[in-house]
Amino acid sequence: MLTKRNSLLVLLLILAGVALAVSQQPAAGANEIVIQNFAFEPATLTVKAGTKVTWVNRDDEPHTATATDKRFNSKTLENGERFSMKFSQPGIYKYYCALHPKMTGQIVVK
Ligand SMILES: [Cu+2]
Repeated sequence: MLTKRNSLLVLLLILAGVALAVSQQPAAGANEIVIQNFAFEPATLTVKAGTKVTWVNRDDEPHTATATDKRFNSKTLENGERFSMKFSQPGIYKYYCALHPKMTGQIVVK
């Protein structure tokens, strides 16, 4: 039989478990750009030359990662789909979503 005090303890343990589960939600990984709520996050990602960058679409809407100068272009990414690109040369790579051109971002390669 659970005493009142023990049930409170059980409740606290459950809440702690929930809090832990929430805090362990996958954050954007290193060198990963999450597309969410019609935005690239982070909008500016700085990496070293030779780094592979991955975009992942977390929106229900499809999006693309399309270089302004066309140096790269993902296909249309549906929810959960990924696109990766290795940046070998230093520079600033601006890109946008071809389906929603107001969505912009940039990769700064050092
Ligand atoms: Cu889009």
